[in-house]
Amino acid sequence: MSERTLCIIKPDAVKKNVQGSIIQKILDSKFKIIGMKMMKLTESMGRRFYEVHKERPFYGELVSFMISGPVVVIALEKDNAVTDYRSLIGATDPAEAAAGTIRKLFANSKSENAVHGSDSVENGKTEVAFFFAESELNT
Ligand code: 3AN
Repeated sequence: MSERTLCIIKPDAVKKNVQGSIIQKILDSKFKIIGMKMMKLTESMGRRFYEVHKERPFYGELVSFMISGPVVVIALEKDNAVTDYRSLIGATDPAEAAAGTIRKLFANSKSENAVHGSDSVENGKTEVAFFFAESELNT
């Protein structure tokens, strides 16, 4: 079934100028890009987006990293988008990510890990809606 998932190319990857390589890997894996924008998250957006992690010890560090520079936010659509995209990006920690995955290729560490990916079908929908009005999406 067609699902939505949200990719964020994080500040570390934008700084390294690997946005194009990451987007190419996503397209090669047959995802449809239905929305894309480059932006700098405000602190309030960062805190709200990662609210589910607010009790975790790395919450403050995560939010400050995500607002430290521009990001590219991409709404994706595909059958099984959530699971397929998570396979494409690899494990949270690049040291544990499989060969050829985006995080293995481009991430620096567990916190500076190149890309975000939604972790469930429900969150895929919510996270796409966090950044895009329905009228901005090209489905
Ligand atoms: P994923 O992004 O693979 O779904 P989560 O949901 O466990 O991983 O964590 C959300 C984000 O929090 C990660 N993308 C990563 O940037 C950051 N993070 C996770 N674990 C740590 C950690 N131990 N130290 C620092 N940052 C972390």
